[in-house]
Amino acid sequence: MLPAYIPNSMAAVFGGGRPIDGGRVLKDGRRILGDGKTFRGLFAGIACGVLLGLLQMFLLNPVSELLHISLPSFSGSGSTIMVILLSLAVGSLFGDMFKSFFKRRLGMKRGASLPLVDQLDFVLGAWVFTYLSSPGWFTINFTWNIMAVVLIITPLLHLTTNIVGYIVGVKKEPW
Ligand code: CTP
Ligand code: K
Ligand code: MG
Repeated sequence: MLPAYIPNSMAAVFGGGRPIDGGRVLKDGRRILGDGKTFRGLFAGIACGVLLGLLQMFLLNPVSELLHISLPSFSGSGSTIMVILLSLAVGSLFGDMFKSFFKRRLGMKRGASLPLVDQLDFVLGAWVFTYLSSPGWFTINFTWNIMAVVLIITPLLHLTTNIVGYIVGVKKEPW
């Protein structure tokens, strides 16, 4: 899940500048996505998610040898890994944008809180993209038990990191 988590926090760190919707509004008079979804946040977030995933792949063997534990091994080509990592990272931020689109349609301003949806949008986005691009890998790694654990842990983890983000000043709201 880390390549799906990291894009969100790094979008907040590196985001800013030109909004993805170019400032455009729809017929309802509201922004398509809003100023909280920027190109810089999107691309920096995806890059960080993929880089972290690659780092995890490189550390898999050394860490399992060091700790004398067996971590799940991965038998796939480099391009398979890239497709999986891109799906996790891109899916994460597309889930987040999808959520913003609906928040705007509901008349919610940028940053307005939508409990649980704000905390799980990127998880669902990452899962949908990864399931569609790599169904075999997805079903082996994301069993129902693991998905249940992720759905419970993520909102708690998300709130904790957002409070940190708020304190250090990269987030405007602590949610
Ligand atoms: N961000 C960005 N580009 C993205 C996603 C996030 O620049 N694609 C940055 C923005 O500065 C945003 C911050 O990360 O304010 C926090 O993200 P998020 O909480 O998802 O955005 P909100 O400002 O709350 O906007 P919304 O109401 O649309 O969710
Ligand atoms: K978010
Ligand atoms: Mg928000």
